[in-house]
Amino acid sequence: MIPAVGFEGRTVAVFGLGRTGLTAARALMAGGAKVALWDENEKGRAAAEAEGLPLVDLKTADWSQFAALMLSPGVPLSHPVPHWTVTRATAEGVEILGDVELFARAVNAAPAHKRPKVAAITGTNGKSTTTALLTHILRSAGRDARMGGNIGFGVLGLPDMHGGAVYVLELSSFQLDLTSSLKADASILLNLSPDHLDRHGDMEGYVTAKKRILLNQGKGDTAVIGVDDPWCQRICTEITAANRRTIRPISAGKAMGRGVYVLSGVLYDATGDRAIEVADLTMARSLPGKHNWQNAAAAYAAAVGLGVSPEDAATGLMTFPGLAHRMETVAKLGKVRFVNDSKATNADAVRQALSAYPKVYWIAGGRAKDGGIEPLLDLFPRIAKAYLIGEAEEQFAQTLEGRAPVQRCGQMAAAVAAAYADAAAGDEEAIVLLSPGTASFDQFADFEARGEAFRAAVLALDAHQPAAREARA
Ligand code: UMA
Repeated sequence: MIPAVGFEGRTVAVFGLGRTGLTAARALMAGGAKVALWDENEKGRAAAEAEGLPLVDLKTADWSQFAALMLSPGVPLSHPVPHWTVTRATAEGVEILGDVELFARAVNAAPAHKRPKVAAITGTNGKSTTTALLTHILRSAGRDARMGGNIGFGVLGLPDMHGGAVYVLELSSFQLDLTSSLKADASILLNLSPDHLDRHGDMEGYVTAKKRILLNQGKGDTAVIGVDDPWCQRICTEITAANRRTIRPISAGKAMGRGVYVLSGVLYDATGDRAIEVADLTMARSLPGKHNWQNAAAAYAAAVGLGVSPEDAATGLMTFPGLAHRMETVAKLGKVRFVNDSKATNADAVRQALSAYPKVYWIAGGRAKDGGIEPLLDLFPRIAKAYLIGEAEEQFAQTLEGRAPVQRCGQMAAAVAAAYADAAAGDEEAIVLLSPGTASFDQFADFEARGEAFRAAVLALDAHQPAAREARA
C-alpha cells in the first residue's frame, strides 16, 4: 500500500467503490485522511461496509466538509454528461482527482533517496501487453518492478515505494483525465485510433487525454512514441519541438534514424550512430504479429531509457510468457486450437488477431462500439464462419451477410460448441478465435470474465473428449 499524502486530517469523498475506490480509500486513510465513501450500486457499498469503511450518501452530504473528490475512472467526467458528483464538486469548489494523481503526489513528495522510477504506458491498443512486457524485462534484468493501473490493479494498492523500485503503470484515457502531477521517467504512447469517443466527446478530446502521459517530463526523461499512425506522428513532431526530454520514436514497419524499429520481425536500435540489430522477434516465445512488434519496440526503448542494457532488454523480450486474454492459446483439441483474445474490445484490436491467421472460426459480439465491425471488411475472406453472441448479434450478422457464413449463438458456450463442431470437421489445423470487438458489459462483468467463460466452455468440450487433448501450446 502506498499512503496518499496531502490530505492529513481532512476528509476526501471517494466515489465508485470498485478496484480504484477501495484501494484509494485505504491509501488515504493510511496517509492520515478521513474518507467518505459512496457508490450508486449496492454491491460497491456492501464491499466497503464489509471492510468497515465509512459510507456517506454523497447525494445528501454537506460538500463543504470535503477537501477533494477521488473519482473512479469509470465515472463520466465530462461526456456524455458530467456525473452528478462532478457537477456537485465543481459547484462547491471541491478538487476532483483520481488514484493515479494521488500516486503521483506521493512520489513527488518522497525524499530523493526514496523516490522510485515511474514508467507510464498508454495507447489505444497493446498497452496491457506492453505494460506486462516492460515489467518482465525490468524484472528479468534484476529490477524491482511493480505493475498496476488499468491492467487490473489499483496503483495505490502496490507495495510502498523505495528508491530502487520501478512502477510500471498502464493508464487509460479515463485515468489520465484525472491526473495532472504525474512525471514519468519513461512514458510510452503506443498508438491512437478512435475509441471511447462517448466518454471524450470526439477524437480531439480522446487525443488530448492520451497526451497527458507526456505531462511534466523534462531533461533525463524518455518519451517513447509509436509513429505508425497520424495522431501519434503529430504528437511526436509537436513534442520534439517542445522540450529537452529524450524522444524515442518507434515503428513496426519503417526504418528511422534516432528511433527503434522492427523490419520483417527484426528489432533495430538506431538511437546511436548506427542501427544495431537487437533481437529477432519471430523467435520470441510470445510476441507474434506486427502489433506485438510495436509493443516490443516500445518496451525495449523504455527499458533502455530506464537504464537496462540493450542485451538484458533483448533477453527479456525473448522470454516474455505473454498475457492472459490477449491472443492466448487456451487449449488444443486434436487439430483445433482455441485462442482467447477477449481483450480485443474494438475493431482495431480484432484486426490484429484476424490478421495473424489465414482462416479462422471467429466468435464475436457483445456490446458494439461505434462503427461495429465495418472497418474489418477486408479481412472477412479469412473468416471460415462467424459465431455471434450478445447484443451486437444482429448488427454484426447484417455486416457479415453475403460476405461470410454466420451463426447466431446468443451465449458463449453455444458459440464455442458450434465453432468446435465446424472446425473439427475439416482435415486441416484450425483456429477457433474469440476476438469479440466489443465491450463485454452486456453479458459479463468485464473482458476478463468473458475470457474465463470462453476458457470454461473450451475446457467443458475437453472434458467430453479427453483423448483428443494435447498439451497446451
Ligand atoms: N460506479 C457508480 N456510478 C457510475 C459509474 C461507476 O457508482 O456512474 C461505481 C460502480 O458501481 C462500481 C465502481 O464505480 O462499484 C466501478 O468503478 P470503475 O468503473 O472505475 O472500475 P474499477 O473497478 O475502479 O476499475 C478501474 C478501471 N475500470 C474502468 O476504467 C472502467 C479498470 O480498468 C482498472 O483495472 C482499475 O480501475 C484499476 O486501475 C478496466 C477497464 O475496463 C480493465 N478499463 C477500460 C479499458 O481498458 O478499455 C478503460
